[in-house]
Amino acid sequence: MYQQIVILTGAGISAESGINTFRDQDGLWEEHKIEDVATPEGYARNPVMVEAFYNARIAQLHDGKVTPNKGHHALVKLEQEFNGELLIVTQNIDDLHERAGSRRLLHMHGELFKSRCPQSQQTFMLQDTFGPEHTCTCCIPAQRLRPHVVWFGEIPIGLDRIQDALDSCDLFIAIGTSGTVYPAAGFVDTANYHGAQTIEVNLAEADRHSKFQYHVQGKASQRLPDLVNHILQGRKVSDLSCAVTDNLIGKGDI
Ligand code: BV8
Repeated sequence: MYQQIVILTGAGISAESGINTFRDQDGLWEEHKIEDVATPEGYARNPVMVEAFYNARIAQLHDGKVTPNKGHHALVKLEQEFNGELLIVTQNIDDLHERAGSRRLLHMHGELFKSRCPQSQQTFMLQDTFGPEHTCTCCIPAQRLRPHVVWFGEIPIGLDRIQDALDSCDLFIAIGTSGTVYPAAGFVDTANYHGAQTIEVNLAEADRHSKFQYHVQGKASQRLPDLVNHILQGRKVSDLSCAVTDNLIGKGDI
């Protein structure tokens, strides 16, 4: 039985809820240049365009059709029934994990429904959308509130807490992430270094040079319920026939 589990989620776990990923077809980065909408420089150059980018994502999340999927709910079941320690680190800024019921959750790239004062760094629950009329209540003169989101070049949130959890976990699971963005993409190295078992759940086949010991291919909503039950039965992912070796890539038959 595992004692400490760290889970990293990316845009892929929200994809089946109807939220575009970043780098898949019709992804968010296809329509926008990263440097224009997800960097402090881009925001300084054109805050109106960046606010429109985030306001569009807020509107999508307010759409009643976007709800947590079976992948989110499987992680809630694991959190509620697993006897050891568990931490979900999400790169996502949506609130689908919370709406599904996850509590031991850390948004390392910020949260869409929070704004931040650029001067005091105080965060506020977003009342509406972003715009020049939405200013802070902590400064004089009031400052234009920015998205409480970690842009490229900014330091992610909670890195010390994440590092501590990775140093002592015995299972690291990455779900629906392309492993493109650091430091999140390097978490698997830390987990491997400390002797944890490492497994990734992804729609795509395992990369030949994957750093994960195990790979389950498929949709998170379809694969996670079985993986969670496997773990809750006290079994190890090494029991699964999905080892990633130099010449064999498992198909993740759980
Ligand atoms: C930092 C918030 C310093 C905004 C985001 C050169 C080399 C290496 C690194 C760098 C470099 N130059 C610069 C860097 C650092 C840089 C970086 O990594 N750049 C990359 C592009 C090379 N990183 C930073 O700047 C970070 N800060 O380094 O600060 C520092 C650090 C530590 C200590 C001191 C100083 C800050 C990065 C944060 C940027 N902000 N988001 C917003 O959301 O609008 S990143 C953005 O990408 C999102 O957070 C997103 O979550 C994240 C990662 O993307 P994914 O989640 O993986 O999504 P993606 O579309 O890529 O992939 C989806 C996956 O799901 C695919 O694999 C697909 O197959 C799979 N999938 C699809 N459907 C399903 C599925 N899987 C399962 N089921 C499905 N149904």
